[in-house]
Amino acid sequence: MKDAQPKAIFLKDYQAPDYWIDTTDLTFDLHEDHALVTSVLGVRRNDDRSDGSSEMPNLSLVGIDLELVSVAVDGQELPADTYVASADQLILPVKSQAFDLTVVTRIRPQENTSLEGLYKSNGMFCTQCEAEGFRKITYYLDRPDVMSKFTTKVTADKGRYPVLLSNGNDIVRGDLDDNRHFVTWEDPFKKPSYLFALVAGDLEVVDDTFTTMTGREVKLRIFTETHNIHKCDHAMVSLKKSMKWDEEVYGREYDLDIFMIVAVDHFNMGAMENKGLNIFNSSCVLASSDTASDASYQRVEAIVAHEYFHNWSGNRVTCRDWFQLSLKEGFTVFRDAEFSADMNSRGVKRIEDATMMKTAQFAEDAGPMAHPIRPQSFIEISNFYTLTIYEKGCEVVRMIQTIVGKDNFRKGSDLYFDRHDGEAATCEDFVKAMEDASGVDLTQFRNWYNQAGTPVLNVTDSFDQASGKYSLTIAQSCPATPGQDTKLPFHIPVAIALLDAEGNNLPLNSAGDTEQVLHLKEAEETFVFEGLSAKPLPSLLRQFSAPVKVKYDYSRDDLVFLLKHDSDSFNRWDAGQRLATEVIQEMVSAQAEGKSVAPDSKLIAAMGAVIADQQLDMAVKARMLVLPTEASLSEQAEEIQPLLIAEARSQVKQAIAAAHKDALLALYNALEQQGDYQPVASDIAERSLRNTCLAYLTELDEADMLNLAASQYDQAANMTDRNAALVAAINASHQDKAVTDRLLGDFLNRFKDDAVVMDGWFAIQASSSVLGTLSHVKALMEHDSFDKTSPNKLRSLIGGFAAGNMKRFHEGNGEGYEFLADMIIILDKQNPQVAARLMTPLTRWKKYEPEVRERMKKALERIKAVPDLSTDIFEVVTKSL
Ligand code: B3K
Ligand code: ZN
Repeated sequence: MKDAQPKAIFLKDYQAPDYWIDTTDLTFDLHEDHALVTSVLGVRRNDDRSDGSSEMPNLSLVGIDLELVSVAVDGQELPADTYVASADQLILPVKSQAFDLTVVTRIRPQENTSLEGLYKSNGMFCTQCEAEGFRKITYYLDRPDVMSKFTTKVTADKGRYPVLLSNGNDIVRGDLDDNRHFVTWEDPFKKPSYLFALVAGDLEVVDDTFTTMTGREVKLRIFTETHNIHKCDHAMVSLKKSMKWDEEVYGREYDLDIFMIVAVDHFNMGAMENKGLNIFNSSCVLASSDTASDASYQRVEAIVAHEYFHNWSGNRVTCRDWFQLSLKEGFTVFRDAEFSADMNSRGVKRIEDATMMKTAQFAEDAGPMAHPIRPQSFIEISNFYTLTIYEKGCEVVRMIQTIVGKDNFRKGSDLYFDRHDGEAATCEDFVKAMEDASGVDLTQFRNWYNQAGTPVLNVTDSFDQASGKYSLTIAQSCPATPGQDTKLPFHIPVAIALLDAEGNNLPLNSAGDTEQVLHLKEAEETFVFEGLSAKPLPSLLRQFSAPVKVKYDYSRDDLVFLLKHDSDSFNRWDAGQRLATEVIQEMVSAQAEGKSVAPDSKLIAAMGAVIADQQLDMAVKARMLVLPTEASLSEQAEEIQPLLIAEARSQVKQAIAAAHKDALLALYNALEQQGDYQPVASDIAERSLRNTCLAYLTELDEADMLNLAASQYDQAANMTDRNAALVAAINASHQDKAVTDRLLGDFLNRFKDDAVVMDGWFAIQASSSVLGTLSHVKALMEHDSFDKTSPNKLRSLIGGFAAGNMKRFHEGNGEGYEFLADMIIILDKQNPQVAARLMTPLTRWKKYEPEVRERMKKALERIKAVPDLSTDIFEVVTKSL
């Protein structure tokens, strides 16, 4: 906070800019203690904003922490008393409709710890400009509706920085005096400043090509530091698959002659879709079988695809303003989710995405930062790169596809790209294109863009034996969220089936369809099905057809039945989760009253049946065996009792392990893999099921089981098995310090030079309920391999503890919260975006049991009292309290 308190900005106040910047010519002179940035802007009056008079408004450009060197208009340097300049603003009077503005600024990338704008990571220069980082490079109209043609000349020392990259095509390169050199890049496509990128470093490259659907050859280049160059193959294969998929499924062809990816160790998020020059967090691009687990392989594939898909959904058609963020993010997540489903197991992908929604997104939607997928206001846009914008945004796009149908959805997307190519568009433009292409009225559907909160469906049913009519009544409601006390009904697509007593799907209409999408539009509606001979069991919200909660009074027997018979693999999984949640909740309630209840034998038996089921897809089976996470149980609790939840969940796991030890061991042994590691769906499924068995077996307090994990660790031929073994050993019920110390030491020894793998080493310990005590976490912060400037390390250790270790974070008298508050206060000065993310667990304080709540609140109040908070922390802390 510089002068006054940060202020919110509102969507309703949007106005087009007074000026356009048609061309942006940048020259970067990179030096060891500073960089000189010369920007020549072709500025033009926006006629639409003109009232016809010759008076023109001042040109007001934004900056952050800039040192102005000079300003010139049409080549004439301006005297300092003719403009207003500060570190964060440059205001000039304007005399002509169009002119060239030359601004020279000096910046200090070496001192930039926020990792926004131009900064250094491991000796290389790199940028991150979304959302508002470009203003840390030069004064600009740093807003996405100002689209400009960029030319970028980068000059630097040739020895230290042999590779000089920016967006587009390299058009000239050459040597300069003093062992310096330059490369000039030209991007033929207009783009907003947030898509600008620059990289300068000593990098190796892996080259490949892709021939597009019209026969153009595109050069593909992945750059990394030398020691990582052997880990790029998977990203390259993923890139080519993505390019092909986008041509086949969306008809989208790549448009430049070159596509580059650069891996960077210090990065605030996963990756960034800069035009033609994607910059990636190393952890989201590098993979080799001995250093990356199956989950990492899949993550790399998904993120490479996501960033590539942005070339159309985000870059060719961009966002008018940041309130429209979900226009590019929700749609692009939908595109990458479908890509991943096509490349791997569709069933598992749906379970994973729904899990994320039902735990973390629902919690966000019920917390103090809840916002619609198109927010109406914000203080700091960096706080709005949320699960709501991304994941709920994706679910909203998915619902549009469900409502208009797949063919119409493709027509709608073609129309959207065609209509808005080269433009900065709005969510409304997207919905309108879908509506125009399909002829389906989406008026009511638009409420999803305006209203926050997770709708709840209360479902009741009745059956009339005499007429054979079955009635399903669905009432929808949506809880109040900040600034929105009451909600209008949503248009909700509810996919359902009805099961008979044998578990078969009944025909729902004369056409014999066994699945139907009900379009719920009213606050309450009844849907009637005829011709039934007995009361069926409903399978509701199949494939998680809408991001809502369903309440229906299933008995535990019903859930066991669905778990066994539902033809929708998602709902089979969901039935198991419901059953386990109910059982654990029952145990928590009993323990809260000082009683103890054993885990319901129905759940134990049902899990046994899953273990024994030979027909089940192995990947889905592995998922079904995983109990609802502590986060999921917390989200569904009325009031969170963190230690009781952790304890009850652990008791259920132990009970399942004890009851089915032989079957788990047999399955574990049967799934031993031979042959080379391959990150393909069938092998991934086997490994995942085998490692799930191991996780159960180590719940048994038996030395043999700890040894089983240790020997898997020792024999592991890939990171998936090594990692799973280490996690199992560290969290085993039977502990032996000599064994865990040996494994942790061995892991450290093998991988100490690999920053990405070491992230995992910290995270495994921080999130372990056995090992990850506060004092252990504090000790790890001082470890040689820890890097306090690395967002990945901070997230692994501090995030792993605060967000991933319910038992240890909440134990004691609030020491965990005080530690987190201390860290946030320090990090806010260094990197506000990372600090704000790490604060999330504290923001949910109101949902906890009274004593816990008060302690969490105290920690938040201490943060709030710190002077000069960043806008990031200011917004989160004030909204939370
Ligand atoms: N668009 C970027 C996210 C930028 C976050 C800025 N704080 C990555 C992505 O969603 O593809
Ligand atoms: Zn994105």
